[in-house]
Amino acid sequence: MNDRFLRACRRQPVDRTPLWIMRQAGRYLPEYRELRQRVDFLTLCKTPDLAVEATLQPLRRFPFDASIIFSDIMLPLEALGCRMTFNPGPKLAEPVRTRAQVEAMTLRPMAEVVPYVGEAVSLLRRELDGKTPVIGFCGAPFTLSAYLVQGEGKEGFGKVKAMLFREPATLEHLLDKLTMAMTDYLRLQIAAGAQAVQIFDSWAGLLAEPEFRRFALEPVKRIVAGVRDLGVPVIYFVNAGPHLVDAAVEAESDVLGLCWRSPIGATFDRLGSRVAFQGNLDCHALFAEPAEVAARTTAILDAVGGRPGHVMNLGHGILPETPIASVEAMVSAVQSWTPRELAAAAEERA
Ligand code: 1CP
Repeated sequence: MNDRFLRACRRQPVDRTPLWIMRQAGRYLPEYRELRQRVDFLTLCKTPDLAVEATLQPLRRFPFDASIIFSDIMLPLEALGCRMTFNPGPKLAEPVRTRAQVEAMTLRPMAEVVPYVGEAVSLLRRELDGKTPVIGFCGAPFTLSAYLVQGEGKEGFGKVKAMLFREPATLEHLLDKLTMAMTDYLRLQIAAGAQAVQIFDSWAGLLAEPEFRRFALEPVKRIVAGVRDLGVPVIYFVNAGPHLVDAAVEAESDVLGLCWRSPIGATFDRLGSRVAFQGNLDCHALFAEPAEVAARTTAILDAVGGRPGHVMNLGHGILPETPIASVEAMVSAVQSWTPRELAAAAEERA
């Protein structure tokens, strides 16, 4: 089995830095757009054969070192009675704004609500047959609450921040329910065969450190502790969070996913003995010419310098308009990088 991704998550030595890309299945791939013309997004997520097909599409083009099950962070919220549509982002039928709404949410077991996710994970494991490990995922409670309270994706998410300061106990009550739901959800995916899991805190960066600790980090700590006995690596991705990285280590995840704003070399210097890091090429860098993409990829690998515990990735999800040639340039830069080359290049410069 190709296990360099799992080895890097555990900070073990690897033959080369593993690479996968957040949102690697999706709209930048012509074959995904073709699939989406035939089926709507929810049907795609809820039909195991089709979800596996979408998951495998990027792997047929690129030699990525991990695959991530095709789904969405919002789907398991059906377990709490939330109804939504996608266009393309999630839109809630009824935003959650009051204490009474939070109290009315009762939690159903994930195995009943999203059995198709477990089925897709098992099917994917069989299809891959060890070619790459399978990553399961969930949204972090704070990020999920941002969508639930706002009702849709919106820069700023003013409504959840207002609730945080006006009615902190209501938000904490919602976060508690989401924490239990997501622990159950990750356990379901791991039981079905997921070999690592990622918790996406895409909106944690809206918070200053004290609020991050109370409303984002605390729930994630509980989820990490709640799946620890299952023995798979946990990745905690904190978007827009250079000011939160030092606190985020306390989640006790195996890997911290860095957004593109963090200087990865300096972050390794400071915290590399405590956690592995994933990232963090700016997703907009993929709009440069291929040679520039390769140079920027190499710069990140140089900054890490081959230290164990690095999973190469973007600093946020790949964008729909991204050219395929840029992904190819990133992949070959990762494949051809060696510390020895670095030394030779330095010698040449001298
Ligand atoms: O029209 C379409 O085809 C739907 C577009 C789409 C896709 C391809 C959505 C709606 N979700 C997804 C798949 C998805 N979402 C995956 C699996 C693909 C892969 O990684 O290979 C994953 C891991 C997610 C996770 C997700 N959904 C996040 C966390 C990651 C991140 O980028 O921060 C978030 C914030 C969402 C919400 C969401 N779902 C869809 C969209 C367009 C959005 C963003 C909405 C917004 O702007 O706030």
